[in-house]
Amino acid sequence: MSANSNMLDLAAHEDHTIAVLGLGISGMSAADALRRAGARVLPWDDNENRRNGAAARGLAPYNLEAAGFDEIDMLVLSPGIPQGHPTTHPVVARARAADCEILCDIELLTRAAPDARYVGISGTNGKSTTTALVGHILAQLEIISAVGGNIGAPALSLDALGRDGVYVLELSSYQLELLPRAVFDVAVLLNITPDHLDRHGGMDRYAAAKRRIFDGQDKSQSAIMGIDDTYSRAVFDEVSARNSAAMTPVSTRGACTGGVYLKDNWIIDDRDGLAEPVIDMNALSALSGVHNAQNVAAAYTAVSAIVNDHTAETRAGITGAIADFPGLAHRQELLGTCGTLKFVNDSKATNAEAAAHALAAYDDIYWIAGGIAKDAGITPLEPLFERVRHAFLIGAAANDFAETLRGRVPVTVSGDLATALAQATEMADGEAVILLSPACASFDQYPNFEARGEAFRAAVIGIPGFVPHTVGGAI
Ligand code: UMA
Repeated sequence: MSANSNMLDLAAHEDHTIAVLGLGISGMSAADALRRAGARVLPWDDNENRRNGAAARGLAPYNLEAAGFDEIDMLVLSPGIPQGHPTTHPVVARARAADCEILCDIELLTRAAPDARYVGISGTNGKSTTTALVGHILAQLEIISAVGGNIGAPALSLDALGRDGVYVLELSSYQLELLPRAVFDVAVLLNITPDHLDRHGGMDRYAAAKRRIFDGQDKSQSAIMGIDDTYSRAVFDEVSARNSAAMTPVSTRGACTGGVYLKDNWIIDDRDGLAEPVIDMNALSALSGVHNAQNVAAAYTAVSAIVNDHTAETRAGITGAIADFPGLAHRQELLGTCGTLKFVNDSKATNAEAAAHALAAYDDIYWIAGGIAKDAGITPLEPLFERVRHAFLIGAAANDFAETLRGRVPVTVSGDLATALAQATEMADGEAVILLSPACASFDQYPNFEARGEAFRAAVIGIPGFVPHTVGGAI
């Protein structure tokens, strides 16, 4: 039984024997919730520290590599654990051999709260912003809702919302692969560009994982789909052909009939064939850039689908809430200014694709980049180099990035973030932006991108004459 009425009801799992592999954010929360519900939880993690942490919370580790899966009802798998590429985790192989059900915490949430409504949001880039924006709009409209999934709050930590409450879930390709039954009332796929290819074994399989967000939908449910890249366009064509859901295309590249699109920096709503301008992107200081127009168009469409209301009053409520959105930390987050200089924290940009959005959004950039590079490094960013006045390079990728930039952008190999910021601040002048957008993972110097962004924030705040941004938090 749940300990309080706000907790999800997982009583269906009482007395079940449930293996939980991976004791990070999602696994620990699943293990805790299932134990509270009276399940016999068998927790395991390959990392001894994680096992010890679980033991300290009263969850005695159980070596699943030696477990007899015939006696186990279900394996709850953390999304980051490989189940095919580049390898299959041995515990997953054992569970499969015994025909044991394998799923993730998102699936358990949808089973525990079948009467709630679900908005699922995926895509290579922009899904956190879109998820947070949908959650923000629903809160402003006073619709009972909760936001979680890949964005951070694990599914089984969310409150029970009751009938008609709305769960807004950011879904990674890893999580989508682990959903056997979950169906989304509103499913949003923003874009598909190369990411996590090792894990999925190639682009086609990655796109196939993303496409799963539309599985099981019927005509009463909504499929909202970006169509601006080759892979998401192909998914759109495929889902259209199976005629399974009410489809709305979203584009920032041109008018799309029956869809929602960007034209002259306005979001145009053509769902009723009226091509009405509904949102002026110039007025959204927390959501600048074309990529954010895609996020805004998708969030606008998703909310009006879940409230199932195209009236002018509801539309005004939605657009008003979008205008109030403060933005997300570490995603083109405007920290503040010092004279005419702006300081922007885009630490979440862990690959070139994400960094491209920030580089495209400003003209005169003093760019702090580096860390652990992805395969193509910053080569895909070459068309944007002309916007960079000077690059300050940090971390393991610094010398490789300096080589790529040689002859095109002046470079300083700064080594670490504090040095890079000090050097950039010393050099920058005029209406320029000092931008941390690393195009790299952070793990060589920080535990994660959040810690990197917080270190940047702390250092920026210490600059004499710095004035923090107060309205909202991002541009
Ligand atoms: N582990 C093993 N064996 C392995 C691999 C991992 O035991 O072979 C253990 C690790 O020791 C660790 C645990 O598994 O203790 C980590 O599990 P995890 O990687 O699934 O991560 P969680 O901490 O559970 O966080 C996950 C998501 N992480 C991933 O999908 C990698 C978080 O997304 C999400 O916020 C959280 O659940 C709550 O739902 C983060 C992420 O990086 C932000 N996502 C990727 C992305 O956005 O690109 C997909």
